[in-house]
Amino acid sequence: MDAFTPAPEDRFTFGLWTVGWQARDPFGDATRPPLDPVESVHRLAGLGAYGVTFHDDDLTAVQPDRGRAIEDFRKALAETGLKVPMATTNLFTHPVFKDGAFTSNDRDVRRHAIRKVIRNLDLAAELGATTYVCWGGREGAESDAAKDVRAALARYKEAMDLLCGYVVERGYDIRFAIEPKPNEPRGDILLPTIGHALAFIGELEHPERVGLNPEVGHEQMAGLNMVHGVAQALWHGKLFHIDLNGQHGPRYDQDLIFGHGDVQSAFFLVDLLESGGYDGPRHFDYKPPRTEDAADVWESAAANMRMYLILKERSRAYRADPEVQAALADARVGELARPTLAPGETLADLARDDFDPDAAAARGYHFTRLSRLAMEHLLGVRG
Ligand code: GLT
Ligand code: MN
Ligand code: MN
Repeated sequence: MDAFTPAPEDRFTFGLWTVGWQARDPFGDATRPPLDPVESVHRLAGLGAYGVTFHDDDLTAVQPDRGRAIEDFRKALAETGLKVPMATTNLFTHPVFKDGAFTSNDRDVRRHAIRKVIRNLDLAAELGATTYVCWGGREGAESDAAKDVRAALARYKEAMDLLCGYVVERGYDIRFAIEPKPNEPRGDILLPTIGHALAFIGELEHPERVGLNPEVGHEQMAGLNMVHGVAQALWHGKLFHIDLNGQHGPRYDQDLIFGHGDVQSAFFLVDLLESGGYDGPRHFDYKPPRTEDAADVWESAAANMRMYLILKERSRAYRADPEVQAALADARVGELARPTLAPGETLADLARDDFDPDAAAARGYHFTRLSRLAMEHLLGVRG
């Protein structure tokens, strides 16, 4: 036990599919045996996690009888006190979804996909989940000839409207969180970034019931800045959930342990989450590396939570440092929160200004010192 030992109050959660990943990849077979969800629940609780999340199909990993699998899962939750804040649907593994689920060109597949979500929504509500993630991993195409994107978006909207309508009719306390991803497993996936998804949500029948579940690696795969994306989602009131993991820049989806990719971005992400008004679970969607054995899996799960707590402590030290506070003031970071026009001022007042652009252009913003101090806190060489 040290300062970085997690506890349920930290609200760390894991997908059953993360620790349970058998490490099958496009080039090689599984390196680990199937993991019983009951064991995952007990192990995660023992490590100090708050909750567990699942796809409908994750529950039957070792117990093929769905009814019994659900009973076993419920019992493990009751024994450990672990919560289920989020659930989701597997609309990507079965070959029936090879051209997508809500946006498959085959109408029967689209109908099947909606039925599959509805079935698991009932279970999610029973288990107390308040967020339902929709990752449209197969909603996309390899050829621009194959998909009418405007029609696909209309069908995506139709599915989301139906699902929202169902939740409202049943009185479930559930909101949906769309998870963007640019590509993989499809050549191109619809709603590829936080920005695309935000614009889509504005077209829905129940926009207030739909938000985002951004994932670190998915934004970084597209070369985008996760911290900026999450800040924008927060600004729109749409950060309903978050998938934390690690990624080394634009390449395949690595799902590394949180902070084990771009650690600088992870530092600023934790800094933002801790100060930006996000109060949902800190959900890890990573894959224990394929090299690791069954025991190493738990070491890797613990490493995610430990990293978050270390970065949280580093962010606290950064914010508390008087030199940082002075550097923030010098850089006029806080001044951006001040409205550009004073109360009561009009554009006519702006016209009367005696501003000297050359003098303003000559002034530096002093960002280097601030950035250096942030790096030094992150590297642990300051306070
Ligand atoms: C899948 C994907 C993740 C999604 C999950 C939700 S499953 O492993 O890679 O990013 O969050 O369906
Ligand atoms: Mn991923
Ligand atoms: Mn994810």
